[in-house]
Order: sequence, then C-alpha cells, then structure tokens
Amino acid sequence: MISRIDLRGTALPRGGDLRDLLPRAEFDVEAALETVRPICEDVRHRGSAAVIDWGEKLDGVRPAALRVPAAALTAALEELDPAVRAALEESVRRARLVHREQRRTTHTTQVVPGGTVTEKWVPVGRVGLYVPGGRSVYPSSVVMNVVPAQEAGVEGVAVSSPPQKDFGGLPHPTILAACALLGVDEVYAAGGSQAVAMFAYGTEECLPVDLVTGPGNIYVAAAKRLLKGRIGIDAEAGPTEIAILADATADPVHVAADLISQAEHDPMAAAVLVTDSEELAAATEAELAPQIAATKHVADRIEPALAGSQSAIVLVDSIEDGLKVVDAYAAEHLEIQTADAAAVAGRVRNAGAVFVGPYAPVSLGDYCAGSNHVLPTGGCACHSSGLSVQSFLRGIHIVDYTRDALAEVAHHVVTLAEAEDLPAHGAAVKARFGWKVPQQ
Ligand code: HSO
Ligand code: ZN
Repeated sequence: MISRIDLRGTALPRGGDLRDLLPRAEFDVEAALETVRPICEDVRHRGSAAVIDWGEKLDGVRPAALRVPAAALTAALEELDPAVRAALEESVRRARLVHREQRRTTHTTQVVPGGTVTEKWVPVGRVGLYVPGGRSVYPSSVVMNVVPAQEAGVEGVAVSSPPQKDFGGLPHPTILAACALLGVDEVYAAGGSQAVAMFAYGTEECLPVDLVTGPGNIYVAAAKRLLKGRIGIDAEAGPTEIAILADATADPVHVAADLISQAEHDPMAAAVLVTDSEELAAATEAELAPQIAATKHVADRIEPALAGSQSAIVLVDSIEDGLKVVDAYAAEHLEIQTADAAAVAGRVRNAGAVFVGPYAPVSLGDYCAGSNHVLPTGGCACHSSGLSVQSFLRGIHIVDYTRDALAEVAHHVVTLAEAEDLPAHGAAVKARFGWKVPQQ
C-alpha cells in the first residue's frame, strides 16, 4: 500500500532537485484564499454576529455565545476524567521545564566607551491561540500554545476553538478543561478563518490581538496568510508529517507503528521511511497491514495517508545519503533509528524536531517529552522553527550613545550616508556638532 522510491545506484541530485524526487502533500493555501476572503471581510464589518453566523454555517452549530462563560470552563475542569487531568498536568509540567529555559535575558553590549546597544526582550502584548476542533480535538495543542506564551510573559492570552454540535455549540470540553487548567479564562467558540479574522480585526467581544499562533486546517492557514501583517503569525501549518531515517538495526515493529501514528491524523498526513536496508523496508511493509488492522481511523485516514503520493519508503545506498534525503525533505518530525542514532541525529540540519533512538517516538513529543508539537511542515523546517518562547517575544535594540561616542564614528556615518545619496542622514549627525563632521 505504501509506495517505494528507489534512489539507489545513482548519485543523489542536490538541493531542490533532490526535493523534487521526494513525496510531499499538496497543500494549496493560495486556492483557499478566495474562500476565506469574504468570510474575513464579513467578520471585519459585522464583528461577533458574523463569527457566530459562519460558525453555524461551517461547523453546523450556532454557538450559544462567542465568549465561553467562566462557569463552563470551571465545569469542564471539574468533570474532566482524573487520568486525563493527571496526564495533562504532567504534559504541562514537562513543557514548562523546557520552555522556561528558552526565556531570553536582556543583554547590553558596550560597542565603544559611552556607546551601548541593549537588546531588550519584550513579550507580545496579546495573542490569539488557535486550537483545532474538526476531525480531532487536541487538548495537547492547548498546552503547546499556551505554555510558551505564558513562559514568555504574554499578558493577554485568548484561545479559540470551533463550536461543537455535541456540546451545545461550545468548544470540546477537554479543550475547555485544558484552558482552565492553564489558567486561561478568555476562550471563544470560533473556528476556521472566522476565528483568525476575529482575532485580527477584533469584535465587540474580542479585542484584536497582535499575534495568532497554532495549527489548523487549510482555511486557518489561508486566513493567516491573508491577515499576516495586520497580525503576526507563527506558520501556515499543513498536514502533519513524519520521516524516519533507519538502518538494518531498527525494529520494523517500531518503524511501522510510528509511521501509522502520524498517518492517523489526516488522510493528507505524510509518512516517509528513508532506509539503506532492503530487509527493513520489506519487514516494515509486512508489519503495516497487521498493525493497521488492529487500530482505529483506518479507512478514513491511515490507509489514504499511507497510500497517498505524500508517503513512501525511500531506499538509499547509505545512511550518509539518507541524511541528504532527510535534509532535503526537512520533515516536521524526524526519527533517527540507526546504530549510533545520537551521532546521526547530531548531523541533521533540517527538521522541525528530531527524535533520537528507539525510545523517542513522535507520540512522546506530541504529548509529554517537554518539547513543542507545533512545528514547521511542508519543508518549512529549512527556514523556520517550531513554536517556542521566542515566538512570543520581540527583541528591541536600545541605542544609547554619548556625544563623544557619536563624535568618534560620525565621519563614517556621514560617508555612508553620502554613498547612499542620503545627505540628510549625514546632516542629522552634523547638526549635533555645529553642522561639521567632528575631527578625529
Ligand atoms: N503530531 C501533531 C500533534 C498532535 N499529535 C496532537 C497528537 N495530538 C502535529 O505535531
Ligand atoms: Zn500527532
């Protein structure tokens, strides 16, 4: 069911040419722009009423209220299964350990005596965190968005998740419980592009935010693209993907299980095994069928995901070549299941997150490793990072120079200004020294 791509026996092409040989999901955000544009415009003009109307139309339920009442949040936490609560608490505890260490400290560089540049890290004022609630409901994504925002010191944290038919038009109760657990009391029953527009433009009930983060479907990604600039965004998350770089020492039972685990998200999800071992490829193929037969979500997600052109077993001549392939692919999640996995992992340059060795499956990272699971997809890992405290901070340079320190460098500023044909720039310096360039 999963196809093979055989790259053995030839020199691998470089860069983009290699990437073109590899499987990848189609995720045409551009095409979805036309769908979301009128929705975003409607929210801009009609505010909360438009968000509610679009919720009714697209999520099939009219939210009773856009802002989730405090009592519903408290009730959801009280009614949460104690085992789920304990697991979420452990997930939060571990995520806080990791994200707390990502905080940046203010640093002052003395460039010259009397001339300093201080980089001050300031949290974004207000953020809107989007938590999907369509095919699946992910309270873990509440943790992965809220924890870095809180650790960064963001004061205004708002969460939005689609209204659910089965829960009277409120977001799913485990989403509400996770928000309550994390102390987030501003939660909206809005999904899709209307939620992103609500955050961007603000409505009667929701003040506009500065930054929107979180995964979502193609309409969420399209709304982020449309409204980027007015708001900051983290990334346009596409379907999830797992790549596994494995050699003959890998256990095919683990490899198959891990491929299936991410295929479980979405029929568009990508599962890619890169291996130099024909035996492992064959054993993994043999493992897939019985493992798939024993799980859920088979016909609607796992089978189409694995059979789709976005998934494959890629055969390479060596792990060395495998490294080139996984770097070209730049997976959201990359597992290294080889002999000396740590050394191989240390050489990876492009991946959202790397999982090392036999006991670090992606599912650990999805929930309880302490790492973040909001990661760059679609090859964006070659230029972007996953969500972190840094995503919620801005570094502001504070430039503080005395008269003497400015005088020392003034001639260089004037020279560069003249070289750029911007004499008024130079004049702004000369004005401070009787309209002359200070003598060195
Ligand atoms: N693997 C998904 C995150 C997730 N998995 C949530 C389970 N729940 C994208 O990183
Ligand atoms: Zn997952």
